Amino acid sequence: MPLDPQVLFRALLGAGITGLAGVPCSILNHLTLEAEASPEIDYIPASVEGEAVSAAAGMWLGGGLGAAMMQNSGLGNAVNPLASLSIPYEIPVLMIVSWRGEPGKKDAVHHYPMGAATPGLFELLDIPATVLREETDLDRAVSDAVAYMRKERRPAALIVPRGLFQKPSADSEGEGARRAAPILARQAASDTPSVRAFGGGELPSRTEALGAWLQRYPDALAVSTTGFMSREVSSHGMVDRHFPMQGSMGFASAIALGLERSAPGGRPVHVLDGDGALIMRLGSLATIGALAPRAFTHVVVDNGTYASTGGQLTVSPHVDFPAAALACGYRAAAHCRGAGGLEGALEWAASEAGQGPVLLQIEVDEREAEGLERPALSPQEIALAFRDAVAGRG
Ligand SMILES: Cc1ncc(C[n+]2csc(CCOP(=O)(O)OP(=O)(O)O)c2C)c(N)n1
Repeated sequence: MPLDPQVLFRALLGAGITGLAGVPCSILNHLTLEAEASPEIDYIPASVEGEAVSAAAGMWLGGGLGAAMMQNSGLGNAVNPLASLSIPYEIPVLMIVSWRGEPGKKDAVHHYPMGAATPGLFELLDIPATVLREETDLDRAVSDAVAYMRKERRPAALIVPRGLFQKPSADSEGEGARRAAPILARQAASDTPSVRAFGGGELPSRTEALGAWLQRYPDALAVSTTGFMSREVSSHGMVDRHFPMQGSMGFASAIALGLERSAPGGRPVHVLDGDGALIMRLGSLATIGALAPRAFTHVVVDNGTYASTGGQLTVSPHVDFPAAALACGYRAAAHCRGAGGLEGALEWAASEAGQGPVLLQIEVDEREAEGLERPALSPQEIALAFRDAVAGRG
């Protein structure tokens, strides 16, 4: 007999899961509906599965415990932040993954290759994965997975086969509540503000831009993007405030989103992004714009290149990041072209902060600081120190 999907949702709450980020699957529909409607869990409708994993990781950094929910078709989209963020930084994330194309079961042909590969992918990543069956004690399966995650500080997975759960009825509690309380308020097109412009003089270097940012925001919590940016950020040694992410390229803003929503006291959060990284995961602008975290400042340091891998060109000269952010629902956005405008631009960002996400693109030239090393602390030490500091235990 199919199981009641409510039991799984209650089990997640009971085990201490505080947030769920995901991309829907019909098999997991009930969970999405429950999470959208429930005041007991924070729900992030992710633009891609890797964003869900990264946001769930951010929830842990903020003191919560996140789950990432997805169809197994999207597991490939989640592998990078699992392999380069959750596992090396020892950030527990509960993966809830549906199983389309399960061998021996009838399904659409395009699901079979990933269906056959799904358990093996978890094995390859050394992530314990439990297949939920009708005879499974769901409370037990969830609490065992969460106990493992907390003890080992690693991800764990629950695999949900097709047909395991009863289909939620149209008038089920979750769906009714969802219709009554949409999580996202649509912004009227006429409300869209215009891009502010700052500038003057030569372009600053990354070091100068970062220096001006540090001076304006000496106490800010910040997540920085992979590559030279995180190397330079970590050279300042402020592990209690800065999370210099290496890996999970493009997902610094998703981590910051999960962090902002679970950090105590609504602490302001900054993202120090790169143009290449933002282009890789532009969809996060839509998620952030729609969820509108109040205290969220997204700084894009744009050198027009993938500097960290040798200076290959990005397509950033063709992309208007501030306009894209506004179109996605950011509250305010600006660009800064010239070192003379840096101070004014950062001042403006500070004055706009606190009522919704703000994006500031700072164009920089290609000069880089000499001799920057990767962070001296291990990824695990960085994650723990940052989480402790956010919780006030630093
Ligand atoms: C998923 C993924 N793809 C590619 C890379 C290799 N890589 C590391 S840093 C980087 C460049 C990042 O460019 P950008 O965000 O513009 O920052 P910059 O290096 O210019 O500071 C690339 C391509 C990676 N680490 N992860």
